[in-house]
Amino acid sequence: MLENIRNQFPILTRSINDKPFVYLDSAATTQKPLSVIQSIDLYYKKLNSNVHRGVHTLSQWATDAYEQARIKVQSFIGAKHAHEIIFTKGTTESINLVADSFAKTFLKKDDELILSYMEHHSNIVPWQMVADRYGLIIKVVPMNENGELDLDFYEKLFTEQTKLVALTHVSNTLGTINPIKKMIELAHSHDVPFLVDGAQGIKCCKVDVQNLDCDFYCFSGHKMYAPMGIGVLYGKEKWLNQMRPYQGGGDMIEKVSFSGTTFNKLPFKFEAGTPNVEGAIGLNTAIDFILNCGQNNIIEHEKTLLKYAQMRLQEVDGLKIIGTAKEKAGVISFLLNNQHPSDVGTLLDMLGIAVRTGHHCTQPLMDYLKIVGTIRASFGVYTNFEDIDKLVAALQKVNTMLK
Ligand code: 7TS
Repeated sequence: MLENIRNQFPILTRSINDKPFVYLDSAATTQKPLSVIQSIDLYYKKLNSNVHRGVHTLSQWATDAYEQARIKVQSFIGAKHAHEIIFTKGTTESINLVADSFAKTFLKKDDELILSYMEHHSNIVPWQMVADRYGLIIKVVPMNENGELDLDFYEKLFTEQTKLVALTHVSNTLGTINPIKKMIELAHSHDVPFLVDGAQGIKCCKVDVQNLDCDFYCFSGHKMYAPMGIGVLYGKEKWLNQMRPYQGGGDMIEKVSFSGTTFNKLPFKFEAGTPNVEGAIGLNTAIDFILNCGQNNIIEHEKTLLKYAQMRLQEVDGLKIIGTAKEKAGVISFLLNNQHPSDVGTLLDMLGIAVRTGHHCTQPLMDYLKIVGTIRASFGVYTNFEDIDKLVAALQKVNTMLK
């Protein structure tokens, strides 16, 4: 079964530095199955045309394919309406869209936002930018030593001024799966909307936005076997309808004149300009790929790999795992003796093993933990036990090389 899945990823057969390729950086981006690659190829060979514009047949077909992708995403994440799915270029753009539009529509000086110490820079900097512009205050949820958020502290952060919580579903550095359903419930009990950064969550959790009752859920296609440059903002209709547009341009308008412009209905109000049609089609195919593998199978597979890796990594002298939450996704950060993470990463690369090293775009988290960075191994549907065995053997070799 796993061999069959691996065979669908042509890149896994290549070598790196004359060694068989071991890819352990799926939290940065997943590799793409052949079906996704072929769907993009087919789009340019048979369908390429601009959408929502032409009466000609090809334009209508391209539009249909683009809108089919929206419906596929709607059903994949359990959204109530297809027009609650806005295509963006990724999580970063989805969060920037909400930060800009939500703030300019609803927020004023001294309003408060709640974030956490484990946020990716994409879920910090856009809020800092609007905080500067409108005089907002950012409050931060701390964590315990295992990398789990302090829920009592979180509860105490709410005041009359709290206007939005923006939090990651899964930490890209620690792997912690946050109890977002509970956290959303609490925010709603204070009438505060909740944005979920789902960049990692979409790949390792079954997401049902109506069940979660989140107000916004943001994710990137490229972390779930789809191409780069396509992402999603899910937003509840009631917010998206009220929010002022993010960018202006073609497609997002109803009527333009120099005496005033009116805006298009959802979702087009938030999709200015020619969209990433090939990306949406690739995302549609990637969702089919995930559904064919079985989402539960993928989740179980990553859990099994995590347990195995946690056990095997203990065999490596001087290795310390950073992030030991009870609920974890297939992401393991660690340190090796007193070695700088990038030295370890470079040596692993020479041995054909791709891991990520550094702060993982979570500098406030690194400061909080008082470390400069970590070495991070992260898994995908194609990762096997042998990949982990090779990582462990390579780390043992690195240990002897750095002695
Ligand atoms: N939020 C989280 C939790 C992420 O992990 C990432 C990317 C982003 C937001 C931004 O996503 P983008 O697709 O818009 O760039 N995380 C990583 C990572 O861990 N290594 O490289 C990118």
